[in-house]
Amino acid sequence: MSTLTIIDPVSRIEGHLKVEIEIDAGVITNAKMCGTLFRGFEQLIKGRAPEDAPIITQRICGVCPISHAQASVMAIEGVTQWTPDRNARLLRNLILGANFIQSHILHFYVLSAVDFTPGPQHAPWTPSWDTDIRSGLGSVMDHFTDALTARRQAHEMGALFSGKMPHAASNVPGGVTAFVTSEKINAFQEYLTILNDFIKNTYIPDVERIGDVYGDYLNIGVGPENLLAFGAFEDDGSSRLFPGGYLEAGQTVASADFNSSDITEYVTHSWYEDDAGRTPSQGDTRMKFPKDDAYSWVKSPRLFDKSYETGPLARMKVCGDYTGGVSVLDRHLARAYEALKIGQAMNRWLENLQTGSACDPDYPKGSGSGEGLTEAPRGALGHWISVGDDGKISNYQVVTPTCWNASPRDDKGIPGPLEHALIGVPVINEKQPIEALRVVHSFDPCLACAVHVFRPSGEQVTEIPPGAQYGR
Ligand code: NFE
Ligand code: MG
Repeated sequence: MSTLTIIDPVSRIEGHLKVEIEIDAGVITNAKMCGTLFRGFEQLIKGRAPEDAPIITQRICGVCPISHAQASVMAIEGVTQWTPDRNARLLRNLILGANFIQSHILHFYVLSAVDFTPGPQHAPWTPSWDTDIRSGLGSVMDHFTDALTARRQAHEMGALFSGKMPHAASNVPGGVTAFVTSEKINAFQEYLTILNDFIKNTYIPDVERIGDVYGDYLNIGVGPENLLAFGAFEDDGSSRLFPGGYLEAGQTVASADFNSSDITEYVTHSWYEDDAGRTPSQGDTRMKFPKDDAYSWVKSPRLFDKSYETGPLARMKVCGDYTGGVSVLDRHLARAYEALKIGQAMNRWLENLQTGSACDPDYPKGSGSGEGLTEAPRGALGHWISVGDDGKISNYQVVTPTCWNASPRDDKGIPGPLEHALIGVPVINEKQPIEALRVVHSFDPCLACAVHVFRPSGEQVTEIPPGAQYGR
């Protein structure tokens, strides 16, 4: 007899997520990811000037705003197929890199580490679950305040060229409005050296220490094993630090042979009108609630009608740097190694940066459509814009990484990557399903930015009371 356990809300993520798991004989046999927020950004942006889009879409999220700015300016510039000069590209890379580094450090120390090791024995880390917390990781939480400092430093570093953080003021269609001086380059370099040292000598060893004690998590939480990256961090010409591509289960060499018309968003199990799957450039966001068989405000994006995991692990496997598996631990390890790869590339970009301005306010504008495919800390991010003859936005669609990872079932009933990864996970204590949280947190989900919060009613089940999982 299976029992239903609901974790609502899942804490130590961004935004509001409910997870429903069925457990039978100590194993998760079914899982549903329910995004319990409605996000109306795609609607409220219609009718506005394209230049408003990077400003507004950054407010989707305080953790990955630079990626939204980047996707948005790429989409707008793509309407007239205009590309910025090298200095603007380097500045965008440096601001985006700073945002990735702060996000990855935040995710590990603030959102994930206490899944594995006790936090300080006071609020907000207590009360906490005590199931399957193993010893031997002593120093990890000793680095908690150092991690907060490092995260602040990453924000301060990015703000040297973005104007402020978290929401950048300088990344606009036409380039980056920051005026580069040698003083700013030197200040950026000082921060970067400190952060690369922290990533190399503290963050990576701490993640590897978790691997030493929780080696079984190299086999737990395996997703669909289809991995997708849009690619990001353009340098010269076609070279990017992370190429775009996809890998399917069993493949070791990624294919770049896809484009956004191969993506379809399904809403069969989401609270939206129109059950036909649509490609994002033709996408549509009209609420429908209640709706039979729907259980999430998240849509179900699919590539080639298959479910794909996206994120640091996908990027690191697509570019060939990471050759391990697709588990909870692999996600944490790939994220930490990726932070160093980005930090080291930032040294090169900074060296090549020229002083002066990097913005062309006279970049060509026009009507038509454009897309911005890039990467956010949590994975592949796409913005699609249509601009009418009046110069105003007639349609705008956003597909975030968490839409891929935390998607509900699609029209064929194929579970989203996180749902897939939860099925088969062993659970020691149904009242404290720490194993499920470890799987969920390894994807670093973000369900941000609602216009209203909604809580569905359902039949009585085991419910984890809010507060009980603050610590883990
Ligand atoms: Ni709100 Fe984000 C990232 C984007 S979420 S954190 O990374 O886009 O999927
Ligand atoms: Mg969307």
